[in-house]
Amino acid sequence: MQDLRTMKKKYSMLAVAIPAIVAVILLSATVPQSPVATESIKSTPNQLSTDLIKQVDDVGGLVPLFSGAFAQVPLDQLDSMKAQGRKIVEVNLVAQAADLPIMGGGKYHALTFNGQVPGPTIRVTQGDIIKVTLTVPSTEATAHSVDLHASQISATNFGAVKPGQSETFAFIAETPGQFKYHCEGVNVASMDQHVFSGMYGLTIVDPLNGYTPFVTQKTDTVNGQVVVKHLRYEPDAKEFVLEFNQLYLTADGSFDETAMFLHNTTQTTINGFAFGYVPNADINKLIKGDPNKNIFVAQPWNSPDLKQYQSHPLFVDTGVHYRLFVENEGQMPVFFHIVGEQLDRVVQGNRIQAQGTETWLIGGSQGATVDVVFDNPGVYVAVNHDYAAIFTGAGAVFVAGDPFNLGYKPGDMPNPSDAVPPLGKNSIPQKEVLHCLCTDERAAELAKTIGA
Ligand SMILES: [Cu+2]
Repeated sequence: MQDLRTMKKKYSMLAVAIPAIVAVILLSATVPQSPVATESIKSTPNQLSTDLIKQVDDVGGLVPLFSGAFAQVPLDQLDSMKAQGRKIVEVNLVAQAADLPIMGGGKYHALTFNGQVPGPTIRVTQGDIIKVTLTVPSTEATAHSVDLHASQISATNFGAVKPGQSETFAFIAETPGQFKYHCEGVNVASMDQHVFSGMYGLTIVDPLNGYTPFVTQKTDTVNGQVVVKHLRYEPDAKEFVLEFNQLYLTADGSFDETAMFLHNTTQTTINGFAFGYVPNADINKLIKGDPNKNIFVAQPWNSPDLKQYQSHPLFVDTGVHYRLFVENEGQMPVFFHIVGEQLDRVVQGNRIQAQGTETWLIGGSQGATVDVVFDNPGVYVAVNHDYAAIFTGAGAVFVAGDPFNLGYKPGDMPNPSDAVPPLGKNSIPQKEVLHCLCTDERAAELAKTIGA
């Protein structure tokens, strides 16, 4: 068995060797069998043998060389790495087809991890080992797979797992930030169908030393002069996850690949729902005294008999640090904007990208961690500021403070459980109410975890 030092040495050798091979391939693409390029690699100490270079030439690509790429943890070394101080986080994903509701009534043929869309949010700390097991029950009609963007390991791990089988791999979460995970279909075939049918989720990797405080600017007047005032917020925050995606559906609720190729979105979703975080009949009654008097223009998931599917706004306190993990799980750009608010800070990979910005562009399979403080009581709507997306479902209502004078104290109102991530390094716990685009069986399991 290799010890960690040997592994590190091996991986650092590969890190040097792989760019060299890329160079050889690039050169040989223009100058076939270039003796100069081959010779220069051969003469470099600690690098690959000419046999291996010939092998690469023969297959015409890099695929066989990535099998031991950086940060992958061989399963037989998990125990020794744990003994050396690594935390191992086990993630069990089960592929499951299910019919789930869509806005406007009816159902669509969803493909899920663990009976829910999106799949469960994985949360670890930078440096933890994530050990993933994907199980595909024998009752499933197709093979599935899982690709975690939090990893930097060989894509061969993301190959198809057939019905009746399960696969496990492990890697070190080296980079802090937030990362999509998704099914890659059957060795990439039908990957689009599987992702747009629901097989995606988020991994949050908290920075090893925690999140950083942030400072916003206000103005004040002192002795008749306008001056800048700095407000500092601690790293501890209340948190939400907002995963944007699209549905492309035929009239009978099947995946419509033609619509996908044309980017002809049927509905735009946040955490699986179009307009899932808007007021509902109960809130109408509280505010208007009448469950049927809508306080928001579209309330498609209105009544209590919808159980886990009933919509629920995001209740927030004023003057409190909120951390939003916004992820674009789809293929349309997300212009993340909060109507009435500014994004106080945007962070990616634990590095600050912007402060005091109105909108942040998040491309497909990209995320942004957004820090925001709601200064005044009121109603604020988080949107994809693409008009086609807004009107097809990309709106989530934040209710800050008690703007309707209902008499509740900040923090009294529960928040939808699927928008609240598992607690991490600097999380402030929140009260939760069950909400998910998930099967009844999954809803029963999730209800236990939030004590509902
Ligand atoms: Cu799949």
